[in-house]
Amino acid sequence: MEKRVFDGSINYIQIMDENGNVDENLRPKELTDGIILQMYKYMSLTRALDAKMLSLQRQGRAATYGPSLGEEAAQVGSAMAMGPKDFFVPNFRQHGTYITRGMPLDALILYWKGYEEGIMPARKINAIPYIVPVSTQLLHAVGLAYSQLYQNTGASVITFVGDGGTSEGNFYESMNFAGILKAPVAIIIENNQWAISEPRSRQTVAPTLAQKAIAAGIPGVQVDGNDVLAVYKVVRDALTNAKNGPTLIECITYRMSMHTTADDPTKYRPDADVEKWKPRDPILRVGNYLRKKALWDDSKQSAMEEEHRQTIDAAVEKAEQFKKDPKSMFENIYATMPAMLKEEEDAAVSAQFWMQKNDGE
Ligand SMILES: Cc1ncc(C[n+]2csc(CCOP(=O)(O)OP(=O)(O)O)c2C)c(N)n1
Ligand SMILES: [Mg+2]
Repeated sequence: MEKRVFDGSINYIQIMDENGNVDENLRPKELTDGIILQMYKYMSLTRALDAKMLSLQRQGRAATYGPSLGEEAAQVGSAMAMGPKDFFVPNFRQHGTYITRGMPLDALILYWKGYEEGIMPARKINAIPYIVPVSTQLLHAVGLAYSQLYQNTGASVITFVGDGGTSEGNFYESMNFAGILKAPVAIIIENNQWAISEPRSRQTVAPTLAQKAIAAGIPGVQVDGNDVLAVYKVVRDALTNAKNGPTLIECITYRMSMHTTADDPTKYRPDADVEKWKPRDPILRVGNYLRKKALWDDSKQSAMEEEHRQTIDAAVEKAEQFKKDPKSMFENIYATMPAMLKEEEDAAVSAQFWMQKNDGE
């Protein structure tokens, strides 16, 4: 005897196409033009900060940075779908999510200058700090989601992982546990087609990453990750359904810039590849939509850009005023400091003393 015991399939959702045309049947009712305008502004602010961070890093005024250029819809759409009590657990690239949830810009800048103090306000917006080890954040997210269920808070969690991160054991383990525990979590794959220099085709021969949900027995969906409306809808649906357990969401997007400021993508990917994605830009299409509806024009665009420039400049100025006592780098390492380290601490402190004394000379 032979019979089919399982069938699986994955849906792909797009609501707004590259030209800004909207499929009104799929558009969530609460996504009014006013909210779409707000999404446009958040995505534009994220992009403006991205450009500033690159420039600061090139001038030696920021330590490092992983740009989110081209991935703004996946981040802003997800953040807009969250409820006020919900949490988010990022990897290292979710600047747009932080910004939309209300993280102060000067704090984000301070963090990328290398100061841990910059990430402290994350707590106030129900977020945890950027997580750099690939895919470890998923375990944290599932644990956090399970704790919400356990404490009956009604809050859910969204978390992000890259296409490369889906090849890690942690990815499968988190999905599996989330399914078993019915943890209220949306696991969002920000599939930007690259894991540093490794293309998406080197992660798996499976045609979608969303179908990995099938093996864990949880719902999986693929979405145009450059369509902020569609991202909003799938994340909103996942959170509405979160009391029944997790959802895996694959956002199809593209990393338009470098992996981080330490990377040079021209060494391993053809420019033609990047060109192909330019017309699919997530901000461009919302701009097209708003212009067609006469809600946007060149003068509104210039006014917004000027406002964002001023906001960002003020945030940079505030971040650059931050002073840290060099002694702090010696704290929280040893209960009893070894003599050699104590010598280094003394040297650092006296160097600072002399630097302050000679300030301006
Ligand atoms: C456990 C672990 N292995 C390797 C790295 C080095 N590393 C940092 S980012 C990255 C690629 C991640 O690619 P992806 O998951 O697609 O995310 P993206 O950078 O594209 O957003 C790697 C290998 C790391 N940070 N952690
Ligand atoms: Mg990637």
